[in-house]
Amino acid sequence: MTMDKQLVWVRDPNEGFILARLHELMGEEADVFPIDNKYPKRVCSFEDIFPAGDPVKDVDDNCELMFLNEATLLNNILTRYKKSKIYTYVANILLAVNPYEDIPDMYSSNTIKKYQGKSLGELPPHVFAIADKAFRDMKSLKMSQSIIVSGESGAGKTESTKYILKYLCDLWAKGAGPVEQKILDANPILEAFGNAKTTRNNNSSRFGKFMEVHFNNKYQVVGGHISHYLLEKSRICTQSAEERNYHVFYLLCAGAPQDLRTTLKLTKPDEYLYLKNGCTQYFTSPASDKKINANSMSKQHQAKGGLRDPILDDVEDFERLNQALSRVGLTADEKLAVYKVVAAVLHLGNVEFEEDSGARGGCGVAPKSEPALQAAASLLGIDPAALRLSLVSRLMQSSRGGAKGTAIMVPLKTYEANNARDALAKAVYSRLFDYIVHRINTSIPFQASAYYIGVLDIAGFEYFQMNSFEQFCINYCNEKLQQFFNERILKNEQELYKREGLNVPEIRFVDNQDCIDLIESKNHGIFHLLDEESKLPKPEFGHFTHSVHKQLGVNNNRLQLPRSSRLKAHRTLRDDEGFLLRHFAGAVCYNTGTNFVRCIKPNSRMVGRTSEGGLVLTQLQCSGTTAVLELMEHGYPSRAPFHDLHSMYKAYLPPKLQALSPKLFCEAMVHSLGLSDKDYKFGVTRVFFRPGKYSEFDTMMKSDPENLKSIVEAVLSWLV
Ligand code: AD9
Ligand code: MG
Repeated sequence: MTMDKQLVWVRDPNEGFILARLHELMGEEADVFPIDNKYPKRVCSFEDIFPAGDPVKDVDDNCELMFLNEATLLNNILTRYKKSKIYTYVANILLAVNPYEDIPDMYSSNTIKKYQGKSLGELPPHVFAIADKAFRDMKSLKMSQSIIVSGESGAGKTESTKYILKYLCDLWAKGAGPVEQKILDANPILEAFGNAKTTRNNNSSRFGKFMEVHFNNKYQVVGGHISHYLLEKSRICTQSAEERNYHVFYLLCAGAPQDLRTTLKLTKPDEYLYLKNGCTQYFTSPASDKKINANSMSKQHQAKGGLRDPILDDVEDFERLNQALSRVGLTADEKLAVYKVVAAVLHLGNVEFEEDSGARGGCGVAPKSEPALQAAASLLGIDPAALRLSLVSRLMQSSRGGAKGTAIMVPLKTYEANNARDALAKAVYSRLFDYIVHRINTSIPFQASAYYIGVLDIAGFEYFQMNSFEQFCINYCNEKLQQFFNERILKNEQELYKREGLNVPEIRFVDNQDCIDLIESKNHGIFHLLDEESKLPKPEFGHFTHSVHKQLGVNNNRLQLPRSSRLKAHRTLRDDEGFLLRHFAGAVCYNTGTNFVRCIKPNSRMVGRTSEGGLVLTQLQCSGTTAVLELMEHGYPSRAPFHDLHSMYKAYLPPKLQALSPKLFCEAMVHSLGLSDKDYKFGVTRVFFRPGKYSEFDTMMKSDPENLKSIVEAVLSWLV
């Protein structure tokens, strides 16, 4: 059948969707002609074709699109991104596309002022609007609030978190006092010790954090607290190709003044094994004492394959770190002690071992590594002989007849000593990180707090070529977070609609409880099996994964054996050394205590003004944003209890109206305001609004007294 050339979106593996005209319907498929003739005409399944609406017009809230589907969602986001409008809503969820460049005035003090006290939707979407909503909700509901910032690596979570904190500290504090300054100072410090350059983000956070801003009962900032999670430890000893270790190592080797480097016995970054595994040639400019700068780095990397690095300047960053450490209260001696530990980790990494030719059968420190061992010991303030002994041997209690016997030193083989050295380096560095966070926390003055707003910035689901225990923990953490959404948000939302008699069609969502049970179940979960394995005299990867498959793998659709072709690519793996866990990537919704910011990475090249549609679409699907859109097609994201509305506005109304029951009062109000029947629904205890309609209502109610008077008259006449 030939069509009247309707405009549609058709799925495309690279672009996500492309615009086309329907040409002919053929059973379950259609013949389509792309608008841009660089794409060939094609035959598509109906499942991959969506009505286009007006493809040029963009809207602030994706729920206002004429056709709600993943193609129009993607188009709206990308159309706006091209105009530097990086934010949109899906109901109350903020989508933020990383612009990879500064947008003028986007986060200025003026902009902060503009968003103060405005309902979501009154002004263009913005991360400040979410921060303000959290603040206003805390005030009106008298309840602490959280803002969950999610998205893949490089999507802009940490930057968004910083803007939220800046907003809360700038606007609601009485001037930038000591508390706010300390909260803001925490970032350069945390980033120096906990961020690193990866292939996905030059400044990737390798730990999760929850930052709380505390308020008193007058809603002034009175304190702050940082909790941190899962610092990636493997990075301390090895990095993937073209990645770096934690920034602080380079800040010290390359950015610190010469006298400090001498005290720390530090030379060039590329002389340390712990820095050499990733970006192998660390550029050093012979012409200047300012050894490393961003440009020289970037030229070096461009020469190696285009890894641009415009934001890293180790000299400037060292200065910033040094000053921030002083501002959070570290004395010169304390700072030196911190730097010594960082340097000691580097020296420790240079301690290599050789087989001991003697009868002991163990190993010893290689003679060429003696200076490194001495440097590490002196910087850590310990006896070099004690350090040597602890690296090349382990203490064992001999037991005879069940009783504890004497302690004996068992010599270690070279590979065991290597492991012992790396384990020590990781333990020392991660304890240092704990100490740094602790010092920041103690430096923030803290008075009695009534409520707080917490901002969560954790790594999203991770999937690399080689996935270790650290990825397992991060993904487990994300499963728990997803379960929290499912339980507390999507489930609750639909239960509320039912309770209030709203008759909204049910949206099915994937329950991930089975995946969580598989991981954490007490008697046979993966953690339990790992625990058991570690108690064996000789724990082995192969044995562990074998027990996972044997005990959990039968008929479990969450667990799979890796494909053998993939295993063969990694010669260190045997066939049973691994398992695949199908993680959840499903629907996410919201509720009036938790606020969501979903960050989106526009392209994999980490540059501005460039978008890869396919990449953006995958992120929208995996975060469940498209499923939320489906819920919002029928749902009512904003709601207000009759009682709250009544008490909020009754002061403006004549005594006659004040005596009405809260429900009748609200009915009179929405009718008199001329809102369409489709825009709201009355439940048993509250009125619900369609996306974007509450702000219209709220704006009208807050409008000037003249308008208010006419609204009151309209209410009265409606009642009559
Ligand atoms: V990771 O999971 O920690 O690897 P994030 O945190 O999601 O990642 P990040 O906030 O570090 O990403 O953003 C990456 C880079 O994008 C930043 O270093 C900035 O250069 C850039 N960015 C992000 N958001 C903005 C923004 N709102 N304006 C300008 C931005 N640049
Ligand atoms: Mg980050």
